[in-house]
Amino acid sequence: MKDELIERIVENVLQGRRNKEDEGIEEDYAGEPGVAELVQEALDSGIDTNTILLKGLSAGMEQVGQKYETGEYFIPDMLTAAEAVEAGMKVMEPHLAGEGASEGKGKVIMATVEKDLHDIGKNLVSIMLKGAGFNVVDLGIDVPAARIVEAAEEEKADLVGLSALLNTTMVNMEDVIKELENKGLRDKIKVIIGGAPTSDDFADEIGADAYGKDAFAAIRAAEQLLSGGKK
Ligand code: B12
Repeated sequence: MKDELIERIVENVLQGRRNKEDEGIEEDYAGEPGVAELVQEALDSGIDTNTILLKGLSAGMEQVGQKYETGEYFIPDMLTAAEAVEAGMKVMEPHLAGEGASEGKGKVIMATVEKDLHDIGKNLVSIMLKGAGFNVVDLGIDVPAARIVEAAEEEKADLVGLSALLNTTMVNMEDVIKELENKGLRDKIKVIIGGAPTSDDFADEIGADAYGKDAFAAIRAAEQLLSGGKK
C-alpha cells in the first residue's frame, strides 16, 4: 500500500500532474489524484516525509532527467514535471517545518547561483534543512553573488548553501566565496555547495567548506560545520 502510493507519486511526476484537474502527458489520467493529492494521502497514511521526498518526488524527477537525456522527454515535459514536484513540496512544507523548527541549529541562506534557473534540488535541500531544525532563508534562483553575500550579512547567517546544475554556472559559486572574503565574512560564514555537476574536488578547488551529494548529505555537512570546524 505504502510502496504503491510512492510509485503513484513517481508516476504522476512523470506525467507532470500537479492535481486531479491535470490531464498528464499520456491519456486517461484526468480525474485521477495528482501529485498534491497523493502526497497528502501519503502523509495521512503515516509515510515519513523523507521517504515521500526522496523516493517519490526526487526519484520521479530523476527519471524525468533520464527521459530527457534519452530524448523521450523535451523541455516542456521537464517543466510540467517540475511544477508537479513543486505542488507536492507545497503540501509537504508545513509538515517539515514543524518537525524540528524549534531547535534553531543555525541560520542558512540558500540560493541557486546566477544564470541558473534549476531549483528543485535546492528547494528539497531547503525544506529538509528546515525539517532538521535549521532556520532557512531561501533566496530563489538566478541570484547574483553580491545579493547572496548581502543577505548573508543582513541575516547574520552561519552558513550559505549554493546550488548549480549547469557546467556553465557552477563557476559562479566561486564568486560568492570571493565576495565573502572581500567583505571579511568568510571566517564567520561556512559555505556548502551541491548540484549535479559539482563534487568534493570542485568544493576544494573553489574553497567551499563542504559538498553535499543529496539533501541528507547537506544536513550532515551543515550539522558538522556548525558544530565546529571544517568537514
Ligand atoms: C528539471 C530540469 C530543468 C528544468 C528546471 C525546472 C526547475 N524548476 O528546477 C528546466 C526545464 C527549466 C531546465 C532548463 C534547462 N536545463 Co535542465 N534539467 C533539468 C533536469 C531534468 C532535472 C534537474 C532536477 O530537478 N533534478 C532533481 C533534483 C532533486 O536533483 P538535483 O537538482 O541534482 O538536486 C539534488 C542534489 O544535486 C543535491 N543538491 C542540489 N542543490 C544543492 C545545494 C546544496 C547546498 C547541497 C548541499 C546539495 C544540493 O541535493 C538535491 C536533492 O537530492 C536535469 C537532468 C538531471 N539529470 O539532473 C536537467 C539539466 C540539469 N539541464 C540541463 C540543461 C542543458 C538545461 C538548459 C540549458 C536547457 C536549454 N537548452 O534551455 C536550461 C537552462 C536553464 C537555466 N539557465 O538554468 C543539463 C545540464 C548540463 C550541464 N551539466 O551543464 C541537464 C543535466 C540535462 C542534460 N543532461 O542535458 N532544466
